[in-house]
Amino acid sequence: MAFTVSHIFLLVIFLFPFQYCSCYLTSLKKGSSLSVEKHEKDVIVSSNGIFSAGFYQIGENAFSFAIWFTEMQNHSYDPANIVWMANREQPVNGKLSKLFLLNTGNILLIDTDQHNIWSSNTASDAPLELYLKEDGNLVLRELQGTTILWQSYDFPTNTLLPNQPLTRYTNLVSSRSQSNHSSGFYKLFFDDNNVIRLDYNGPDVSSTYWPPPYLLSWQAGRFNYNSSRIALLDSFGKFVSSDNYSFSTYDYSMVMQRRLTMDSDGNIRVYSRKNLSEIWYISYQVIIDTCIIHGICGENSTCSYDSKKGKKCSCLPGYKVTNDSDWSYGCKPMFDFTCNRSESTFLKLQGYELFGYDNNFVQNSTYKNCENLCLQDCYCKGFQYKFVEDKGIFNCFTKLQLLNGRHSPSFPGVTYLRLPKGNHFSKEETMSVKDQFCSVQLHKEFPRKPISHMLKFFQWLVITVGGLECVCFLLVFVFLFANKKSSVDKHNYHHALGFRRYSYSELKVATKNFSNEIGRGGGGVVYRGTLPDQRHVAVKRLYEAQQGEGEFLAEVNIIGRLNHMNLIEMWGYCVEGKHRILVYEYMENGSLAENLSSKTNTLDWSKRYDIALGIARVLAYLHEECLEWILHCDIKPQNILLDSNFQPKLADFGLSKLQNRNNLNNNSEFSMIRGTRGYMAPEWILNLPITSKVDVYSYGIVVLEMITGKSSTMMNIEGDDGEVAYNGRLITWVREKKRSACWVEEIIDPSMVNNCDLSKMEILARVALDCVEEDRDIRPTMSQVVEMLQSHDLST
Ligand SMILES: *[C@@H]1O[C@H](CO)[C@@H](O)[C@H](O)[C@H]1NC(C)=O
Ligand SMILES: *[C@@H]1O[C@H](CO)[C@@H](O)[C@H](O)[C@H]1NC(C)=O
Ligand SMILES: *[C@@H]1O[C@H](CO)[C@@H](O)[C@H](O)[C@H]1NC(C)=O
Ligand SMILES: *[C@@H]1O[C@H](CO)[C@@H](O)[C@H](O)[C@H]1NC(C)=O
Ligand SMILES: *[C@@H]1O[C@H](CO)[C@@H](O)[C@H](O)[C@H]1NC(C)=O
Ligand SMILES: *[C@@H]1O[C@H](CO)[C@@H](O)[C@H](O)[C@H]1NC(C)=O
Ligand SMILES: *[C@@H]1O[C@H](CO)[C@@H](O)[C@H](O)[C@H]1NC(C)=O
Ligand SMILES: *[C@@H]1O[C@H](CO)[C@@H](O)[C@H](O)[C@H]1NC(C)=O
Ligand SMILES: CC(=O)N[C@H]1CO[C@H](CO)[C@@H](O)[C@@H]1O
Repeated sequence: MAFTVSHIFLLVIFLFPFQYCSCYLTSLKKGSSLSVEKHEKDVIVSSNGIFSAGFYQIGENAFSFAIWFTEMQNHSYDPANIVWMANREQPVNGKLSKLFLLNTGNILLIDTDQHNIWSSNTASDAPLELYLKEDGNLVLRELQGTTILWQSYDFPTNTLLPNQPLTRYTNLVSSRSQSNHSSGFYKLFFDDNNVIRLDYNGPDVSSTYWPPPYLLSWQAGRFNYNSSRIALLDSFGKFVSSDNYSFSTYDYSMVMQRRLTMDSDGNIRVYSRKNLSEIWYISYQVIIDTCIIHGICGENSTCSYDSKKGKKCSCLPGYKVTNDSDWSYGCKPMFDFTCNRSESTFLKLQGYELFGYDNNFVQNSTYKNCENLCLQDCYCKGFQYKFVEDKGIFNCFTKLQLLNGRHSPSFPGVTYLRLPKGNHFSKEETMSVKDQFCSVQLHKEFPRKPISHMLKFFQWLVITVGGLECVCFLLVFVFLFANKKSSVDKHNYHHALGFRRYSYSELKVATKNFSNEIGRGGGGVVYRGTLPDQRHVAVKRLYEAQQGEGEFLAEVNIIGRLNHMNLIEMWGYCVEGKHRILVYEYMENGSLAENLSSKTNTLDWSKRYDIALGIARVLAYLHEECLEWILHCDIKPQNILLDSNFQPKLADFGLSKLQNRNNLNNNSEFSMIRGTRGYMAPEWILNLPITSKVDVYSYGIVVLEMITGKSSTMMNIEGDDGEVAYNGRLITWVREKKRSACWVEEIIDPSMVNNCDLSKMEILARVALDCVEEDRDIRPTMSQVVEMLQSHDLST
């Protein structure tokens, strides 16, 4: 395979091969010691050479007794290789510090001043040795017999190695940061209910954030009756916990070097690599929507997604950041808090949610009551006033502290922030946005399809940079997704429970031998069907298998994890032989295209406005909130389905492409033009880089069609512009009309004329025209569209 050959070649260029030095120790016997001055040689190495134990330099003149994945000769310091530490809180001096295996059988770590920093608290008269096993477990064992007095596996720090169990007696505690190995804020452990969970234990507050605190353990798919409390990552990459939580890494089934780490940003990740000379890559990440991690942005701030940088922390209006280089300190107020109610005012923040720390909760509250409730309380910092859709009422939560803030244009929640009157803090002025994680992933990440991307990268490196050391490349090619519904109230864990693999024969029965065809396109034919549990489904049978099973499964897994109320839900899939089938929820009201062309006039102006808003929300989610950058590339009325309440659901990822977010200028992935005539942005034809703005353009066309009731593709047929495959006729027509005063009345769908909120239609039309600008840089982003539509939507 070309990969291996070129790879070895490149490795030779860039990396010094690992050289096993026979001068290392194989074990430490009673009465002997390791000394910090000789830390380069006084190293115990496992017999397979993979692990080393000894003094590891973690700072200037600061050493810890540690176990690490053996590094190359001439290593640069890489904290990612450390798997265990005896003295993480208290590093020892680089002079005179020693580790002894005493004749009493105790292991003792002594600092320069003879101070005892750490000990194993063991005792034995028998001959002993301290020995590093091939799996990275450092054991103190009797030379004769099998008795083990002490082992590092029983005292993990922030890392579990394959087959090292996490038990009721052990836990993983994150490091304070990537360079500071002291205990940090995050802990993985079994709680008293036998559930494995993650806690944030910050300087002032602590809370559980995984499994989601608003779910009962069974709702989160966990058992609490199995009291064995044991969890383990096996050699093949499968993690299983006794509470029935489990996952498999993306490289599952291969035996390779792996480590599961409680990272300092509160996430659990599994890192893998083939061997010592390769680079670690993330092969699994437990928390997909990283903004749910508590304390991540500190107090008085919010976490949101940034399309380019991933996670982003921002201070709430009126607050400023305490320490730019460490957001866990949060933001502090720039005003004096007043208890005097007549001096307080509230700033409305749409799309903000602050989780927890409510001192009052009132169901079915009026806005005035909620505001009063907050004003009565000197310590109330603001409140959340939230509409509960299924009950048609508003709930009121007053906040003692402003913690766990999240912001997303697609959130239904509204938070009112208490500020002193006469303040000049407006949302726009003070949302001074800082990127927290520009330097985030010091850990090396790796493309999911390492072959072509790695090679491309290396070739580029060789050509342009020559001898650059490939120490740090951040190909942010994350293969995990936001899987959380935007509304916290809807505990819809359908995906976790219902998403499954179907057999071909099951689907054959469900669709009556694929007899009831309801649609075509996007790479397959769609049939209607009914599952044995009576659920109606749309079954999409893809044309000839172009993908291998692995690739198909990877993509299905990704699509199956996407979760947004305006996205069609995928319930399962089938892959058998050459069959590739996707199973979706069935939408009663058909597609937007059918509804627009139907004579019965099913869509009034308010439904159309809601549909436009819903589609904007889901596109904002796909473009900006999913960790992987997703373009739909085929937005058209045929792909927008309507549920029984005429809520839109975006369908058909047939042409979507999961893209490398950082690779905006490389549209080689898009060598073929994708999309549908009439909805395609000019970039496709002009051969410009393809960005999320292509979806914005198509969205604009769809909205124009909704407003006018005219089809852009029909107009296209009337006058074809030859080479230009996209058509500006509908746009031109609307733009021309816009010159006159009553333009909105002139353009709207005649069926709406008698009953229409013209001001809303005008907003919609203006937004749509912005979206179809030829210059993609002028077009708004989808989240800007959401904000524009939302700010005029009086119903929220
Ligand atoms: C590490 O793995 C790569 C790819 O499988 C292989 O080419 C290389 O020889 C290996 N290196 C060592 C030191 O085993
Ligand atoms: C590491 O973090 C701990 C705990 O926050 C702190 O006390 C210590 O000073 C930090 N060490 C360094 C070198 O920054
Ligand atoms: C409890 O969990 C352990 C480890 O996963 C498993 O071996 C055992 O069968 C489980 N017991 C029950 C009653 O489910
Ligand atoms: C444990 O969870 C898996 C899904 O992750 C499920 O298939 C399995 O049935 C569950 N085990 C039990 C005993 O319910
Ligand atoms: C901010 O945090 C960093 C890292 O913890 C620390 O080194 C620095 O001194 C802090 N700065 C201030 C102003 O507190
Ligand atoms: C957050 O703001 C409140 C006032 O709203 C203040 O009392 C608190 O100290 C702030 N927290 C931090 C970490 O600065
Ligand atoms: C509250 O503020 C108002 C107006 O600023 C003032 O007239 C009133 O005396 C204040 N009340 C208290 C209790 O300080
Ligand atoms: C909410 O409160 C209003 C007036 O207080 C009442 O009329 C209405 O029935 C309540 N709704 C619910 C669902 O309790
Ligand atoms: C032990 C070892 O190989 N040291 C080398 C590390 O790299 C520098 C230059 O980059 C050499 O000078 C050292 O000899």
